[in-house]
Amino acid sequence: MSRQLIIEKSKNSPPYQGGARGGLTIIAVLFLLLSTSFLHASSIPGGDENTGGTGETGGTGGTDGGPGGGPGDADQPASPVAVALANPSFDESNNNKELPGPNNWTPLTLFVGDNYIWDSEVKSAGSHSISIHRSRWNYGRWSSDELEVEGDGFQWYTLTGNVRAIGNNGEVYLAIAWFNTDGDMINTSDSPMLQTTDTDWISMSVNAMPPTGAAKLEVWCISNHNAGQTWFDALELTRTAFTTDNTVSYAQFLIDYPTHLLAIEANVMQVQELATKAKWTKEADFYNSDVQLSASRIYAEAAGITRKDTVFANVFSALYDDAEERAEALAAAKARFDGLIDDSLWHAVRTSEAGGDSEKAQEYLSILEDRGADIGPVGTTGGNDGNGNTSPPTPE
Ligand SMILES: [Ca+2]
Repeated sequence: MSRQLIIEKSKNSPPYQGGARGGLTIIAVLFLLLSTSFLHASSIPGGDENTGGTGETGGTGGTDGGPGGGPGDADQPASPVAVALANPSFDESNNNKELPGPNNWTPLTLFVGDNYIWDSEVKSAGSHSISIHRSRWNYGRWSSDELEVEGDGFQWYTLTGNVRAIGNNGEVYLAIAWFNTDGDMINTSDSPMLQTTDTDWISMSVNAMPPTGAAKLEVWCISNHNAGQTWFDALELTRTAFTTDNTVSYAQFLIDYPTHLLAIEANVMQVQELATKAKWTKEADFYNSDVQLSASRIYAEAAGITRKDTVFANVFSALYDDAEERAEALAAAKARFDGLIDDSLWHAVRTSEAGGDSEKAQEYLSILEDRGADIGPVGTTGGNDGNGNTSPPTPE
């Protein structure tokens, strides 16, 4: 029995219609705004100009210029250039009569019923979106065709896209996956995870540099362990080059371009890159204590990254004249960073426990308590606790 891989939905009503064809409604989720509005104020293509909602949350909407337009650096880098991501709005067909779907995009799993949908009803731009449905016990993702990693110096890739969800209880996010010359995955650079159950189209993004040894990349639209349905549309990938005579790293970017807007992203990505590496380590074998302990050490390393308060202060002082606005935006940016540290510590606690080292777990827990973190989600079982902390998937 071979069930159709990709169902092109054009006749049936989608399960979630609310306001798709009118102006887009963007839910002003703070963490999303912080990750997107820094660099992409009002960035939803075709969206209503008034849907940004950045004002209420102290986001930086209105600061113009994108990654290349940072404040104050004498040595300004080039502006972002588009990376030729094929079929980024999923509107182009693969012209495959048996398995119709978007050209240049591949679902993770074949023959899984209606889990992967090429949707002509729910979309934010053009004629189609892609969707992942019912991945509760699985990983779920669409992958782009492979692209070459290009350029020397600091190469900041910015991936932005629109995401919509109903019944989300898993891990929904965008990622750039990096591969070495042998085609082995080195790591992924992950956007923040969607933290709402249901949402109309919202913009998500991630800014990242290729890890050492990266030769190829793929863009991934991800919905893991999710009983609900998620849509993706209108992706955009850009690259911004900065020269350096030094070895490329996030830490070095902070030294070379300390007043650029992306310096804050560099500080954030120092944590995120390690946390993502730890996540992949953890997921390689949930039931192997050595693997879990190894993951816990990487999470702890992530949590040990220092927030560069001078960088934060300098970047925001160049962005805001108004002291109150500046303080608000600064506090929000710091909270975003601190949230990542707390998350990493949480995972360090859990993976230490999973690895049988309760002493370490207690040590990380104490650090969390000292930080004044909300010690709420400990011991929650299953599903999404709001931080993408899903339990190990239960085998079917
Ligand atoms: Ca589209």
